Amino acid sequence: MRLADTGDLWWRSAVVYCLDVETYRDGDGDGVGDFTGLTESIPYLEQLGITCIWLMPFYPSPDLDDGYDVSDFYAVDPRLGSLGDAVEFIRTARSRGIRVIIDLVVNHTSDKHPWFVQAKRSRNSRFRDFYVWRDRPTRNSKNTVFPGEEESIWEWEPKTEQYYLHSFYTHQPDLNLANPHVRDEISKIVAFWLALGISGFRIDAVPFLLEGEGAPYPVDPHEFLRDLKRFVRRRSSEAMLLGEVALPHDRQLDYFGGPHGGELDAQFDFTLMNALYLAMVRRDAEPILRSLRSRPSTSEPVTWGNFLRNHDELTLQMLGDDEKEEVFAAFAPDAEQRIYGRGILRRLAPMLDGDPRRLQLAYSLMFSLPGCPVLYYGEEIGMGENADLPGRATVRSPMQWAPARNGGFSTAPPSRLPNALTAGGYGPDHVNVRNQQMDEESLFHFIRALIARYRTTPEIGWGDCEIVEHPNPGVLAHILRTDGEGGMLALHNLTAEPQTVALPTSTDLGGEVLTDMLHLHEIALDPQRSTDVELGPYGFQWLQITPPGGAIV
Ligand code: TEU
Repeated sequence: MRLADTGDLWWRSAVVYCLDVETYRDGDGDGVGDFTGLTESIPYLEQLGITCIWLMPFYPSPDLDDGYDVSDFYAVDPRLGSLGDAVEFIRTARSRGIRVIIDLVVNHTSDKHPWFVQAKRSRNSRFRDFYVWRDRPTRNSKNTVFPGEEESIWEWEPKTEQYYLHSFYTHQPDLNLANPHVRDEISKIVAFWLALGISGFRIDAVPFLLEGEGAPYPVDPHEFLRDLKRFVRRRSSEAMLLGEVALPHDRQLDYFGGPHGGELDAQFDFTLMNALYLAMVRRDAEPILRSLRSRPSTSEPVTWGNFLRNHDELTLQMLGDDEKEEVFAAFAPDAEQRIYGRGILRRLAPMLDGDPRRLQLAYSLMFSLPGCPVLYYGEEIGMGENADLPGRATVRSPMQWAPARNGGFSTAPPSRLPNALTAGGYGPDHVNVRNQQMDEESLFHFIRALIARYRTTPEIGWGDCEIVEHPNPGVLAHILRTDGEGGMLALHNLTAEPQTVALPTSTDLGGEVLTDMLHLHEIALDPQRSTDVELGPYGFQWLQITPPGGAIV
């Protein structure tokens, strides 16, 4: 690794923070979060230390799927501000060293998008082939993403007497990527937002986009991603593509463009995310080891987005049925906490009973495993879900800034907020930014410290990951380093009991001193004998390996 490269391929060591403008901060007092409020929050995000904000959809929308039903790709939902407000935000974030990436939702549009409105009027509309039409539903028509809410992925359109494809909700007709005019439109959308100063895209639902049911493409579907990547590179030298590819590891390599890259620069790691939950339930490192070993090796400049929660249900689809039941039983014991037979409608802090040791362990793992960490707003203060909200809205309640009315999110009457705030023990009176900023023992300060350490340790995103073999099944020991020297040894005790771990000799480890980067103390290694390290219940250490004569950063 050359340090200079970390500036070019910035996504390999980024700290991403996902938020929804609508629920982050209301700047004009109308009850809805907006770009003005978000811009005012930039100093907070700078203090936290994140390097990249991922904005969930903020486009005009009927808002039947939290904005993932877009009716105009070139504008801002007027409730959230103007295009000018968005540009002010992007520019201000940028001036503080924070890049902005945005959700690109082009698997489908809203059925209120002018393309679809025209396409459904006549079979002769020039927009007809922007969508996927069939006389009869295909065989797998019941394979819907939202079982219980949708019955089929085909919807009858009576006026023109054909079915249209919708992989998600009925009101979200799938775009036809095989149509070159659709691809041209997508290029224009991408170019438009790049011109306004954003640094890349989180591409929604990539496998659906490329391999939509009933939409067999005459060309290699990956050609689209390759073209998109090349186009984006031409328009912006720094732009990156982060894909939502909720597939097993062995199918993800293709979406990077194979071993030589050229498609997505980053993908979320759903398999590792699931493994982290299983490991926490079992208090055993094995699922994490298994998951790290199944990751396809990528020599090209790509990375994995490591996350514990996002705005959707916590999907457990990468686990076997029995494993899924284990996680359900531990973290979602009530049927109302589950959805679609595969997911959990909760945030992390309540799932871990608010236990600070387990929360710290979970985030320490997320930040130290190879890849780039992706936080969902409110995680840094341990926000809980609002179980009174319907479906996936449970985890989309407003950001909790202060122990004040509406949690400091808005000065409007509570009835005007997009989603009600969480009540009870995880409500803003107990869980909020202001109190945690003043408390050095808080989760906020802990996450802030992790971010700072992650940012001075580019080996986490760039290095090779070596697993250290040892006899404690409840402890994960892994090393991240580049060029076979120095680097970092991370130890994580997944159990509730103290553990003693025998460290390799200094000769085997390639360093004479280990410096605990979080708790700031040193361990001297012996060249011949192993050295014991004690880990408390759910304890962890990030140990910088200092080669003989090496300096500590
Ligand atoms: O989700 C797309 C997707 O692939 C889903 O399977 C997702 O992982 C989850 O299970 C849905 O709850 C994206 C967005 O993240 C989601 O919020 C949208 O509803 C969906 O696209 C449709 O736009």
